[in-house]
Amino acid sequence: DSVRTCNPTRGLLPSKNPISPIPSGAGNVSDHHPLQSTTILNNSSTDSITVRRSADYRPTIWSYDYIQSLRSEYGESCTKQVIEKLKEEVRMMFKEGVDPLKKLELIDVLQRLGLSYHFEDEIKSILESIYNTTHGGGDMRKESLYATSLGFRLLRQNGYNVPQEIFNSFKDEKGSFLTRLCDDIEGMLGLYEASFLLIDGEGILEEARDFSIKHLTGYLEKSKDQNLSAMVSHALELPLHWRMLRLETRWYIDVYRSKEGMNPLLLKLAELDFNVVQAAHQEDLKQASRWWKSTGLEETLTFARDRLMENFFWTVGVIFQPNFGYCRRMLTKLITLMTIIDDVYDVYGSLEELELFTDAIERWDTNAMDRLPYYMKICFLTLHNAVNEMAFDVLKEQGFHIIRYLKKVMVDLCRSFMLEAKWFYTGYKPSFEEYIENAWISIAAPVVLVHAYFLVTNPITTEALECLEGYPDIIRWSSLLVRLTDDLGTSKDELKRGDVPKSIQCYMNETGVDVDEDDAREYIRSLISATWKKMNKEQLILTSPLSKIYVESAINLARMAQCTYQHGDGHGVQDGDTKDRILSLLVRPIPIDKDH
Ligand code: 0FV
Ligand code: MN
Ligand code: MN
Ligand code: MN
Ligand code: MN
Repeated sequence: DSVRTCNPTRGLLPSKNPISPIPSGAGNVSDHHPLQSTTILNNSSTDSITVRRSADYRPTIWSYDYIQSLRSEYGESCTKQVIEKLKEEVRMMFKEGVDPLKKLELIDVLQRLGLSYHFEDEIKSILESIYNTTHGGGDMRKESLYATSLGFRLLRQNGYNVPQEIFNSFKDEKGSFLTRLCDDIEGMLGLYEASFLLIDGEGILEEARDFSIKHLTGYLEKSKDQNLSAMVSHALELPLHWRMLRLETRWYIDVYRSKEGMNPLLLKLAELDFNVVQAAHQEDLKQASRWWKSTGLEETLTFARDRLMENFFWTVGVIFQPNFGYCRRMLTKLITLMTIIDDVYDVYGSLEELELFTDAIERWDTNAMDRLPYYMKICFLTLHNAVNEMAFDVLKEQGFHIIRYLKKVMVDLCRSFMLEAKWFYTGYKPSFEEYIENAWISIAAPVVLVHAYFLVTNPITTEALECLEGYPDIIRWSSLLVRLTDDLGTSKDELKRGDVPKSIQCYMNETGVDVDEDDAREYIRSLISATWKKMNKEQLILTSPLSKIYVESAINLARMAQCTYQHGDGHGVQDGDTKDRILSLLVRPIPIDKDH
């Protein structure tokens, strides 16, 4: 495994050469006109008629004044002193006792309460000693299913490659999981969550997943224990390993409050820390929102999504720790610009304008702006300024000149946008593979992840730069997950307004009449599971030139996508789940009883 990331394993769809030309054979051209919702404008700069689509996005529900009015009483230093004292007490808890299960449970609770980032050194040394004393997990098989599963999951999450075979001791001589385990719901739940850490070829874990899903589903049908049922149905909806960290934290704090054996000290620390982190997020958000207003893009690009709040929310999913505010602010700029430029290519721009814009990006030169229509000039220069600003900061702080890297991903993105636009205007239907080869780039996740490297890493290394240039696997898998989940959530509306066929439709086109949309969606979901296995492997490779925090951020982007598109288009449509999620994470503090 020492060759690692720069030399990607083939097998799943994305290959090394994502931009493929449009095939000349016209056999795939569809005969119906795909435009649905259109406006015809007289385009004064070219004197030709431009047919423009409309996505009919609603205006933002989060006004500038509302965002600027957010205030929290938890930004003050007196709360931080209380937190420091509570943290000391937790450090004492780590030193108490010797029972490894108790220690694992403490780590698990701290992670779920969103507190583990305060105790990284302590957690690392405990997991290391458990890994060593159980001989790579081998001796854990003497434990209960619950303990073994918990140990397995926590170790794998932290890069220790515990073998799947430790679960063999829960099987009978015929190789089936023991039926007596079925009544052990906590064990079953643990096994379920552990099984999602699987990598390619781990049949025991796949079996464990199916076995636990079956019995947990059965449990829900007959259970009378409300707390446990709530845990089980939450888990079955989306496994812990796929969930956005902060949303899970907010959910678990409420669960923990009424849990048997709850430790009031941990609860208090979790509530205070949540509110302090939220206060930091509010400050980042307010800064990013002032930038957005200053660009004036909201008024210039009225056809595009005005989603500053949602864009900021993505960055909280990628990295929530309070000291990464700079990263969140810069990524918000980038995701905002990616979202509107996506709308330029997908909805508003004429093919001729898009060619000019793509050319300007390829030249990365303000002289290329002269030929652009006004709305594109503003868009180009805002992007140019934002990207160059990040590059300037890196040059000043770390001495690396990185524009080359940032420009390259932007060019790849715009070329992939361009290819989709050409497919749309010619009515070309790509094969599934051809679509995916382009679409993992056109979702903009590679742009976000390459920039994120520079925003979370200090010191930057030349090995990592070389690795990034070839799109390491962690970027490919994470991006593919964003694409596939996005297609599940957004393609219905996209096709209505006129867009290229997305993964679901490409799969249906290719497989023919026997496959209906539900089958195609099921297939995409199976591809999502397969892609997670590939990404899990990246967490187990210890020789990566990319930092641990970076690899985690890349995984977090995929988690954020799973959450955003869980019930539809949570990015474009504001008043579904996304609004409540934003309120609970970014706006409303956890009410804290001051007398305690
Ligand atoms: C997706 O919109 C979009 F713009 C996103 C996810 C924001 C930017 C990207 C990241 C946070 C990675 P849409 O469904 O219109 O995208 P496609 O690619 O389907 O046009
Ligand atoms: Mn649901
Ligand atoms: Mn697009
Ligand atoms: Mn789009
Ligand atoms: Mn989409």
